[in-house]
Amino acid sequence: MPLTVYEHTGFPNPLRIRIAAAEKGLQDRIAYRHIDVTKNEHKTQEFLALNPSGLVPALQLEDGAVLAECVAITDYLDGQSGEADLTGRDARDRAVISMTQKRIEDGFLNAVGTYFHHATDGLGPDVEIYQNKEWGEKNRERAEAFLVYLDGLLEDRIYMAGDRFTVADIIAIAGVVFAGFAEIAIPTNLENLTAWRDRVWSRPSVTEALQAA
Ligand SMILES: N[C@@H](CCC(=O)N[C@@H](CS)C(=O)NCC(=O)O)C(=O)O
Repeated sequence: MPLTVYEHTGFPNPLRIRIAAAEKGLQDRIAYRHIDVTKNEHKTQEFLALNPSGLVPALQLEDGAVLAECVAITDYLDGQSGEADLTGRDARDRAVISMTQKRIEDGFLNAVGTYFHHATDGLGPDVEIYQNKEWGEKNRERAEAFLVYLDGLLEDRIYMAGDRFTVADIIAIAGVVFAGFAEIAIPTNLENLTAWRDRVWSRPSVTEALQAA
């Protein structure tokens, strides 16, 4: 049995797994199964038995055990080959990467998600059963302010957590893709962030993951 990733192909969080898997050269070990979130396939009894959170992605290991949450899944994948470059080579490195990833998750990816699900049509009425437009709009403001913060962060470094590509970049990529989908653009005056986007978008792992979408 290969590693199996349950995903809605092209959605921001599953994208994180595809990028990490490609960075680690693990694509040949992984089978992908599409779970159509727009049709609520992530809320079926069958899928909830795999991931009770009812969210994609989920990773089923060779022995049948299931991992959910991108942070945990990317951690696992990073341990499967070579050095743990994506998540951290030692305690200090891991701490810096994990701090940066967490900040980007809260301040950007989740803020964009909250805007999308609350202040736009989101995934449609069957999925968006509760919406709070004002809270959604507030989160658009938070996401836009965070872009300015990220531009400042990149003043003295070329990647989000320092001098190499890590999960902090991967989550920021997912955030930028989601933001694009929700029609939140990176302002052109944010030159550091624009240069970072051009840099990471040219990586084969990112190209491959985006092409699968
Ligand atoms: N914290 C979770 C977030 C996963 C998540 O929100 N996935 C989205 C797709 S990008 C989803 O399943 N949405 C369906 C829903 O909210 O009902 C992770 O890191 O895996």
